[in-house]
Amino acid sequence: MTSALITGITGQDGSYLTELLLAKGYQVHGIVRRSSSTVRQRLDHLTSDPDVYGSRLFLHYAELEDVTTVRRILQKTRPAEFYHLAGQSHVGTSFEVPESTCEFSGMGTLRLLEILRDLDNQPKFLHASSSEIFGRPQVSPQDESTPMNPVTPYGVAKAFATQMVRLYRESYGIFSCNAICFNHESPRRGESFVTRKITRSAARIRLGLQTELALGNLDGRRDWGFAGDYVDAMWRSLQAPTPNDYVIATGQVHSVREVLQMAFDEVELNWQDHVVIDPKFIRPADVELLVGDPSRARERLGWKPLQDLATTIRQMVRADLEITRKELAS
Ligand code: G4F
Repeated sequence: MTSALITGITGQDGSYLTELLLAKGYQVHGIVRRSSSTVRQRLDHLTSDPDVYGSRLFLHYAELEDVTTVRRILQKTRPAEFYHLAGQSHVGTSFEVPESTCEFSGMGTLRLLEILRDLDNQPKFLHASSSEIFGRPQVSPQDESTPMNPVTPYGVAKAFATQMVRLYRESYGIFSCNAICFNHESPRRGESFVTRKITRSAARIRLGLQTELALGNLDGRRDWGFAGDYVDAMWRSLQAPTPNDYVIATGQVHSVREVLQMAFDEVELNWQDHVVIDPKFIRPADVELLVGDPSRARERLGWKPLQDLATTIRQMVRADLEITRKELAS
């Protein structure tokens, strides 16, 4: 049975990747932080299944800065594939906590690469990089050769990590890949990211639990995909004969306003009646437009995005209506 190790297994992408790998017959190991108060809801359906948890899915406690423990987990589990998804992934928050963002996302990745460098049985390594590395790019759409020009602490941390993954591939021959992921959403998205904040609020406004939705920059435009599609690209990256970096994107652009329209249409409300602008959500520097060119992933990995944004937003609103109804009933 092929074995895989995942950091960030309790997150949106971690949970979809776990499902994908289990469906492919893998044994899956996840690293979770003992100090974290994270509710492991996204994995509940798997950890409560005795046929899965403890037989094909295992969780191991470690802080990523605890190199000794992480090394021990790697030596014990001997994974063939190692997916590094953990990090402080909220761009707005990275302005408030730049040091810990860089420590966790930048140095945290370097520490893992250093551990791999010393291992006899090196797993293939996938780093979940981000389109935030492009910041304010000179070219559109962005591909793997687009120069990095990050404008947020998160983007700077990810640029450092991305470059280190390349360096360890080129200098030490480690099979390390960057999946340069553009925004990707799902009903499992964290509540502070704009799509989920919008779908959750649309549901709560529809059901009378709130009246207003406070947002920041409505002019931001992004290439939003579906998280389930993106973890498939991550897996495919490690099945290729040689390691490389891949832009994972849809090539389609939408604005925050369009997301508002899609979500509020689903609950038959007018978003203009409910949205207010709160300067607290406007970032010191925001990326205005990011759109990816996923040609390399399509040509070399046979990957393409299957679900469009309208479908994802509809799924998210429906899931949030269900959650809100349960809240009301309890
Ligand atoms: O949903 P967001 O917070 O996503 P952002 O900043 O693009 O970052 C996400 O995608 C990256 C990939 O490119 C990941 F690397 C990163 O980890 C994360 O997953 O914000 C999207 C847009 C921005 O322009 C933001 O300014 O929405 C705008 N926005 C407007 N009001 C808001 C809000 N964003 C948030 N989070 N909250 C607001 O109230």
